[in-house]
Amino acid sequence: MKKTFALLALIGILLAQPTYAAGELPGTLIGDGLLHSWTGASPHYTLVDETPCNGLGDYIYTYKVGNMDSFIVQSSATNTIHITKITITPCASKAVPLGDSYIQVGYKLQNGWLWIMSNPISLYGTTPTNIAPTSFNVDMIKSNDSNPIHVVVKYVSGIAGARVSGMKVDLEWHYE
Ligand SMILES: [Ca+2]
Repeated sequence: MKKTFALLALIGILLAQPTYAAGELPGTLIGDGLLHSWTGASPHYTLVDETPCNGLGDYIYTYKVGNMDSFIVQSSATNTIHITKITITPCASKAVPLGDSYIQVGYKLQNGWLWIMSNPISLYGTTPTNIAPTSFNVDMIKSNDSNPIHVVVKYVSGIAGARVSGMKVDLEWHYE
């Protein structure tokens, strides 16, 4: 009898859970992060934040393997939200025609300095275009942008350098 009651209580609790309003929204780049080793007029985020990507209009670039540039992302959600997926679409190319080049994109875990990175993304041509969207399944709570999302791009290997003209960030989320 006691067990039945407990079970009914549990069902009651489960039924009382609020229905989540889920959605997708664009993340807006609002500032440079602490990693800042690519070349470009400061602040760098203004060179990679336009929609749609403006190609050679303005961009950051590097020839040095290992260089990373990070950016601060703000969502347009005003309440506390639970983010479940971050998709980053770089608008990128090589800096010179000859040779291979690879970048990685990634995001920073909240409350730490661990970066979660994509697989290497091969670059082509010398005019940045949208390539290789990478989605990360995440488990982040964000409240009124007090703990913003950081995304990063890294020149990971190659000899042809890299140009990045855009870092499009899309979020999947639900209210807490
Ligand atoms: Ca640009």
